[in-house]
Amino acid sequence: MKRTTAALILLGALILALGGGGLRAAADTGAPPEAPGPLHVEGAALLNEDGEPVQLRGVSTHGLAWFPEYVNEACFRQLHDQWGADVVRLAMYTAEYGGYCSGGDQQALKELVLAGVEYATQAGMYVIVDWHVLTDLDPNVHADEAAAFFQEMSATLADHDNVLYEICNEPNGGTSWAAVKQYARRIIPVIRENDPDAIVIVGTPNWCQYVDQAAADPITEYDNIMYSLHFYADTHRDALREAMENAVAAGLPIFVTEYGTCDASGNGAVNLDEADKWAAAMDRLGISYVNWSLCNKDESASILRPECGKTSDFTAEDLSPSGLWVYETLTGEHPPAAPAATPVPEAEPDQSAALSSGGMRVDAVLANSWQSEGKSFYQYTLTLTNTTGAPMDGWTAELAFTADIALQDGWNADYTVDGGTLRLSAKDYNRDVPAGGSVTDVGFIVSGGTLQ
Ligand code: IDC
Repeated sequence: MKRTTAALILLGALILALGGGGLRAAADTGAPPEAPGPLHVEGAALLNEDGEPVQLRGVSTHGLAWFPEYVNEACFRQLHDQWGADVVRLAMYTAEYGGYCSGGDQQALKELVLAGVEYATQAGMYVIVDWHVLTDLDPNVHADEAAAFFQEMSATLADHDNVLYEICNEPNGGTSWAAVKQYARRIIPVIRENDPDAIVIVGTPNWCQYVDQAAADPITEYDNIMYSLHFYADTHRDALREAMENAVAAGLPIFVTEYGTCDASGNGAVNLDEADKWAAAMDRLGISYVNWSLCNKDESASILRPECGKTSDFTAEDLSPSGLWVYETLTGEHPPAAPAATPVPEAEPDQSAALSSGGMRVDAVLANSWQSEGKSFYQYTLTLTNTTGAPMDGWTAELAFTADIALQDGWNADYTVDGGTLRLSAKDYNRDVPAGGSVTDVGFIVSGGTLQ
């Protein structure tokens, strides 16, 4: 039984990988986005109408009261069409400053949630309505307001197959699983009365980490219930990943409605190696995941750099290190740079070069070039091929430029610059290259010179 589920999830992952997701394909052809159909839960798996496994990946807003401006049509369309996001989460704090139960403008917040649902729907995305419990610790504290809120939302949105209800973000402060269940048993029937089938996601104790407690004692009275697990990659590592694996093995349907690439404060070091391990584990298990957060607040978790004032049409320059990782993880590609203000005459965008470096053949393509603030920028994409006839467990390459360069950005390798020379070395995850094998998706942006 367990094996069948795992096989289905794997098959689903393959279909998603090969098809790129039906929703995305529709957007590419200019056709209106396909409406995301109803979902349901079977065992640990999230399935579509045809009974196929579905993995949703996307981003969360920051607190709606603080960053309402990212809830707009162009932004959500870009997230879907260009970033490949299948889901957006609308995070509405309950107890923080301006929160729904702490003096916030309830009418304005509800309107923003409904607007967000409409933008997501128009863009062809699923959308999570998140009752963002945090400093209120125990969701029972504001259960009356929650019941009224979800009553109204589920009545208004009953005909939207793409809405998922997250009834409590992160119970904490010692709130027990029994207390969360008591709250869930109060809220779920309110939603069920209007929408008998919608997916409802229930938070787990200790900031959504005690999934083992939910696995040991799940909610059995209702269908289509999922449980949230949250991680912050620099804080939560092997132990929480293991808890996730064990809970899934025990049959618990998990949805990672929030994760950060940094530490649990939302700030501190961005740990992309750990984030990669999390993504690999969630992809393997078919678990859906949503990044915190879509805003330009000056903290590591933010997708946008603090100086980015845009609310849509984001380009590579607008993204923080975490935002770049999110984009690259969702699409498998580096984000496009801003369109060149002035064409750079000496380098055509399709210039390519085949170089050799320490047993690696390096095929370099100038993917883009542009000028900004009087400087010329060049974005290269590389494919490195092992020509030694033997497997490599680590590699380096050295590239010479026409002039001294400055490195703006680089991905899927470690980079050092020495005058007009750029040295690359392997990342842990792409150091093993079989004889004749290639490493792809390596790239960088430099200013100052082009490849010789
Ligand atoms: C953080 C925000 C930060 C804000 C704070 C409010 O990143 O800007 O000031 O909340 O208290 C969570 C929470 C999420 C947190 C995030 C980072 O769900 O609300 O956002 N985090 O601390 N759980 C673990 C980490």
